[in-house]
Amino acid sequence: MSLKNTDPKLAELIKKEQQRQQETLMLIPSENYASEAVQQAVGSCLANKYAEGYPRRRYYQGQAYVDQIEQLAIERAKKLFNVPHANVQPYSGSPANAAVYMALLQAGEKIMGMKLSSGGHLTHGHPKITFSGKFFQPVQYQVGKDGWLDYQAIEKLALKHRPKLIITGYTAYPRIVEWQKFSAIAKKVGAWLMADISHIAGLVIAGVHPSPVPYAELITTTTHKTLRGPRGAMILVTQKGLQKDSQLAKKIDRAVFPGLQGGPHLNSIAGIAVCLKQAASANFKKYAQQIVKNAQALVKELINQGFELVTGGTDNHLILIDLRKQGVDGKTAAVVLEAAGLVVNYNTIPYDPNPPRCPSGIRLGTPAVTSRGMGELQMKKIAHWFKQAIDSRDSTKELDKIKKEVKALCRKYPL
Ligand code: DSN
Repeated sequence: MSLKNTDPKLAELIKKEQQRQQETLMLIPSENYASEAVQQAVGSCLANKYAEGYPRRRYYQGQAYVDQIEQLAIERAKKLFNVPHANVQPYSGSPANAAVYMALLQAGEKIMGMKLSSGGHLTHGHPKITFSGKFFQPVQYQVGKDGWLDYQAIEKLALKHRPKLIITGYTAYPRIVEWQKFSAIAKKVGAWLMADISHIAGLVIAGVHPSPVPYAELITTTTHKTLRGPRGAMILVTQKGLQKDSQLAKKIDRAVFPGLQGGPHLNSIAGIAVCLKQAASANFKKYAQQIVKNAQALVKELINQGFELVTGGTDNHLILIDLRKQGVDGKTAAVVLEAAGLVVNYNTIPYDPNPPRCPSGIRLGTPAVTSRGMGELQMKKIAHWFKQAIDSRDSTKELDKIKKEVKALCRKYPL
């Protein structure tokens, strides 16, 4: 029986969410639209199957086809990222990072990652309340006052604390990460280097952001952001990683299963295989290039409209607006913008004087609108709507008007 007949209430809620996604502009930089092919793989019978273990080394029978599916995802990941080993089983980005720490470290050892308020991630050592900050000893670096990575300060901190693992890769950093500088710092202090490229994986394989592969021993990434796949994640072990420890691939696999997870989600793994096939195409390369072109077009017009951006612009898919000049906090602005059909994150800016629940910034990005086929002209329009919506934040009538215009644009670029 169909979902609609079995559970009409839930079916209706999904329909409404689909309509919301269709009629509003998804500008959250970590969100994207997975293709129909990816969705079919994720919604397939593979969700019914248990397969604890790895291809040809399972603890369940009935593996004839799922072994081939997981192997396909592994081979595609290795080829696309040019790495000798890939684990495609992590349920998402946080378990992927946890598995790396579990493979490399003993509880209580030092990890060094970027502070959340500077654009890091909870799993990069956020103190006290996260597994990474509770079970390991976190050292946190920040961006400089200008919002850019300050490699000298990072090196100084690393030399002082001598962490066992250095984590690079961010959730709110709009600039190119210079992996080679991190690699030099890690070498100096004898640390492992892990690059979490969840946000920029699609840009990396398309060559529009440098690849960390020659520099980091380990790379983690989610698969649903610029990569446009299903919810899921991967851990990649580089040649450099294997040179440092020939057992590294084995250690990673053991940390994922049985260390941290049980049965892999084979439907997600199949979705990963599909998205990696799509990401290997020439079209995907054009798509990733357009993400960056769109972000830069958006930057240009936001600046024309009087907005101040952290670091003054972007090199990737992501923009961080400092709203203090507009006299509105990020949370209020995000609510107002949503009322106008523009869905963004409220976000801290570096050295934010305001608390995370009511920060000074907005984080937005172009992966999803680019997936819809929008280009630089539409980015200009979006920047105008931003200004209009924030200026007329007390007028429901004005916000409704913008929302109608947004809806009309969305209709021209269906999902
Ligand atoms: N939740 C992701 C993001 O929005 O950047 C990071 O995990």
